[in-house]
This record gives sequence, structure tokens and C-alpha cells, in this order.
Amino acid sequence: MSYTEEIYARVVEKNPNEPEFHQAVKEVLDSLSAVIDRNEELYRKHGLLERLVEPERIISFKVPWVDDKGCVQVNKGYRIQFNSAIGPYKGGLRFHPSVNQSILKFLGFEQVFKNSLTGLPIGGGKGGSDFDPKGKSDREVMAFCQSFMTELFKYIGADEDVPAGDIGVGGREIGYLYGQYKRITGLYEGVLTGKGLTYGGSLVRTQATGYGLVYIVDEMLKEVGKSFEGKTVVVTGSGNVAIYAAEKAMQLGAKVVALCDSNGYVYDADGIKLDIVKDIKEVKRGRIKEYADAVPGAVYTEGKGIWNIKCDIYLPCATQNELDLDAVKILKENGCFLVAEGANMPTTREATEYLKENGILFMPGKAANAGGVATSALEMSQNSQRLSWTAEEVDAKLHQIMVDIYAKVSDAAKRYDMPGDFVAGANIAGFEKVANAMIAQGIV
Ligand code: NDP
Ligand code: 2IT
Repeated sequence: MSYTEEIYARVVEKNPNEPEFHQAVKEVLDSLSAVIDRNEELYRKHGLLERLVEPERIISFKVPWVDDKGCVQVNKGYRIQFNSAIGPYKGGLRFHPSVNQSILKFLGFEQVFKNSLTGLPIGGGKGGSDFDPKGKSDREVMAFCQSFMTELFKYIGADEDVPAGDIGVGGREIGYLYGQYKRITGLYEGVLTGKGLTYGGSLVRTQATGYGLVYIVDEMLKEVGKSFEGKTVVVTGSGNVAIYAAEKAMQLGAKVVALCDSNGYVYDADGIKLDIVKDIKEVKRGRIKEYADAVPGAVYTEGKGIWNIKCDIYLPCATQNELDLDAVKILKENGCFLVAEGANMPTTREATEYLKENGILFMPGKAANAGGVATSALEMSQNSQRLSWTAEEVDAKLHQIMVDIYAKVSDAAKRYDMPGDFVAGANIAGFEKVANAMIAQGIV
């Protein structure tokens, strides 16, 4: 058995019932085998892979709160502090009923490599809760966030661990979490990112993940002599990442024809009107179905199947494993030539293999959606300096970071004789910096 196979077998054995974590580790280890084989003796001596796949710390806690009926509710809360070799733990908080330790470990593990790719000094972490913000009043969300932070504050800090948003955690939740942190600790510091602009947030953080995704796709397109101009794009989800990916793709001349949520999808042959989507999703916290009620000619379909809509470029921006083998076969039949992941691990392993074998350009999430966390790191810099940069400054830095990530990923794939294999390129480039830092810092 090779070193990577040995480690994968050990991960499966020691972490039973964590399929998403196994999936993420397998994808990374498989594509690292070329690097590991060349340096096997060194890495074995340092127990590098054994240490890499084990989170430094898993914190799990009870989150009791009182709902609007006066009833006590109890949720599970977590923070996975995965790897701090290159900086303080950094990564989002997810509030969704599906949240469990396996999902947060997969997200924390991916975050380590993603954060390394940004070139900024941030380690990897992730956290969240099985709390479902859907249908809850603002007071209930506040009560939950205050209880969550009353436990979490012990483990985070501006130079220690800096959480941010993810599914179900946006500006409202970050505000309540920040308020409670400040109240308990008396500190006004950059302990969370994605903050509101009146209390230390960075311009462009809201847009950053979606914009960054489109910036890196633009680099992929340039390399093959194409552009967004005139392309038909399908974006999945209709949350933070999806909305701003659609916005930037449209600004670059594409027509975005579909969006979805967990209930169904809308198709608008004339191109999605984003002001209407923003009103439904960001203001009213409604369902994507309402788009078809508001826009004549738009069609709503209940259930899954957004991949049946013909497109040139497909940007999955909802959740893990949303895009499977049957779906990518349909994308291929319909002429789609590029898939880039706005979400974390939205493409199953079989689907990823199929894309590779069938010559569809593919950028994995840890590179494609890194603009969000990169801009979070820019928010940390601004907080430390006690300065705010203009939107143009932040956007220019974000753009450059995505251009640099594309170059690193593409270069690493070429160095290991796998040109165009951006999965391998992203994993290798992300891994190299973390591995060097871990070796330099000794067995800790
Ligand atoms: P939001 O909560 O803002 O939006 C999530 C969207 O995805 C919603 O439209 C939601 O629909 C939809 N969705 C969730 N689960 C499913 C499902 N099972 N089937 C279909 N649709 C679903 O989250 P974000 O936009 O922030 O996050 C989206 C993805 O991007 C996640 O994978 C996240 O980890 C990743 N990401 C986010 C970053 C950020 O900065 N926010 C940075 C990097 C990655 P519904 O309302 O019905 O639940
Ligand atoms: O998956 C991700 O990179 C995020 N949810 C953003 C993390 C962050 O710290 O901004």
C-alpha cells in the first residue's frame, strides 16, 4: 500500500460514519500521490499525512435557546480547528439542519488547502450548528446566535480563530454573533468577518465569493481563447454565492438563465433579473418560486433537475454533492464545456472523473470559491490597521488574488505532468505551503 492509501484506510477506520470527510480526504490524497511519492521518506519521517488529516481540535457544545412560543430548544454547536500551520484558524459557520461533524470536518479539511491557495496567512477551520434559520423570527435567530456565541467566544479571537458566514449565516447572523462576542469579552476586534459596513466589515466581502468565482472562470476562458460574452450560464442555488456569481457573469456579458433553491428551479430564457431575486432572497427571505410569480414568461419547476437546462457554463453554488454523474452526462450532451464550483464539493467523485475524461474544463471549489475567504483575510487586515479600503481597492486585490490562484493551480498541474487537471493542481499547490510550514514548525 502506498503512503496515501495507508492514510486513507486509516481515516476511514478511525472516523466511521463520516462519509463526506472520507470523500474530501480521498480526493485530496489521490491527487497528491505524485508529490507524496517523490518525497515519501521525508513526509513519513515527519508523520505529515497522519497529522494533516487529524483536526488540531474539535469543539462541540450545547446551544439552548427559547423560541417565540416560550419553548426551550436545544441545538448542537461545533467549531473544528483543523490546521493552524500558516495562520489563525479561518473559515465559515454553517447553520443548516443537515450539519454534523462529518460535514464540518470535510469543510474544515478543504478550507486548509483553499486558504493556503489564497497566498494569505490563514489556517483552516469550520463550524456551525444544526439550527435551521428558515422560518425563524429575527428574535429567535438572535436568541440562538447569542447562545451559540456564549459558548464559542472561549475558543476564538482575532489572532486565534476568525469565523465568518456560510450556508444560513449571512449579515444578520454575523451581526448578532459579533454583538454578543463584544458584550461578553469587552473587545472590539476583528474576531468575525463578513461584518456590516458600519462596524468593521469590508466593502466587497458580500460579493467576493461569487465575483471571485467568475474572475477565475474568466482566466480559464482566456486560456482557451474564449470569454463570458454571449455565453449561456446556469448558476445553482440562490444565496450569497449564487447571486453575486450571476451578477458578475452578467456584467461580463453572459446570460444567466436559471437559479434554484432546495425546493425547485426557475428558468428565464430572457435572462434572470437579479434585482427581483435580491428582493425575494435578501429582503423577503422568500423562495425562488416567487420569481416565476413576479416575472412573466419565467418558468418554475418543483424539485431537482436544474442541470437539464442547456448551457455553456455551469456554476454549482448551492451545496455538497448536488451534481452527480447522471447530471454531468446531461450537461455534456447539451454542450456545456465548463463547470466551476462556487459551493464546496458540489460535484460527486464520479461526476468529477466524468468531467475530466470528457474534456470539460473543471475548477474545484477550493480554488474557485477562495475569493470569499481571501476577502475575509483582507477584512482582517483592514481591522488590524484600523482602516477601511475603498470598494475599488478591495475588488482589485480580489481580482489579482484569483488571477494568482489560477496561475498557481495551472502551474502545479503542469509541473506534475497533468496540464489542465485543476483538481490535482489546486490540491498540490495548496498542500505544498502547508506541508513546508508544518515540517518547519516540528512535531506540534
Ligand atoms: P446561502 O445560505 O446564502 O445559500 C445557499 C443556497 O443554496 C440557497 O439558495 C439554498 O436553498 C441552496 N441550497 C442549500 N442546500 C440545497 C440543496 N440541498 N439543494 C438545493 N439547493 C440548496 O449560502 P452560501 O451562498 O453562502 O453558500 C453556498 C455554497 O457556497 C456552500 O457550499 C458554501 O459552503 C459555499 N461557500 C460559501 C462562501 C461564502 O462566502 N458564503 C465561500 C465559499 C464557499 P434553500 O434556501 O432552499 O436552503
Ligand atoms: O467556505 C468558505 O470559504 C467560506 N464559507 C468563507 C470562509 C471565510 O472565512 O470567509
